[in-house]
Amino acid sequence: MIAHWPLPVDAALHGPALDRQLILNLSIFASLFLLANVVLLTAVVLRRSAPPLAHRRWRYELLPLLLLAALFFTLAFRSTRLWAASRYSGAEPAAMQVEVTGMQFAWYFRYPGQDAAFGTTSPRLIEPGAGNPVGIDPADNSGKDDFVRSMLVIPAGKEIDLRLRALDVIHGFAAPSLRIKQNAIPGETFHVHFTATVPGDYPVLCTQVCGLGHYRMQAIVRVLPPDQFHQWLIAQQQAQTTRVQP
Ligand SMILES: [Cu+2]
Repeated sequence: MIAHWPLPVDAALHGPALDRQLILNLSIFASLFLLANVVLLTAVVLRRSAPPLAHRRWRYELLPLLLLAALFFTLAFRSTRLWAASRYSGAEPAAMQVEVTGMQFAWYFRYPGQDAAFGTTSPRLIEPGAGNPVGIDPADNSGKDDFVRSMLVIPAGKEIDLRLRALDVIHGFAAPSLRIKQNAIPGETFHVHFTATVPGDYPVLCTQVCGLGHYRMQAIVRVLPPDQFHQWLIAQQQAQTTRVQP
């Protein structure tokens, strides 16, 4: 992990662009911080106490202010294009759907099964002890082949469309190695899409302090090569169960 310092390993297609933007932001503001201190020290050493003349105000006050404002707008515009406009713009229709549900204090991942349609859920039907942690309605045929797992297993190289839900309080779904972070809010469903590139096991965390067990609200996202994922998927579909398995 130290080889990738200061960032975690990057296993997402959109990751390198985000990392470049982050390093750019940090470099610019570290340089400005240094420059501000040099200017401050120079002023102290020179002991120039008289305020600048009115006709110089443009050069010493307004011009730096305008340049800083332009810098902020440029960086904000670039970030918006990289993050908001690309992660939330809507996935391709062929993207693989996985529903992520956060509850105190676990993450559950539901796959729609062979029919590619999620069954309806109801809070009244939630019974983790009985193998139905997200409340799948047994009366709905679309939900009969849905299966729920406590590990997010996805193929490399395929776009994944996550739909994020929370059952009790606000949780923060964060997969640092996939450069994905989005709050899950009760009563709302948020979509966020990404493509994983490097097979491996990566941590999933909760980034909202959601209660006493917040520290242990962790999971694993396992990125598999496409053929291995296909085998895994067939095995899960054959099991035809909604019980949570590790
Ligand atoms: Cu949480």
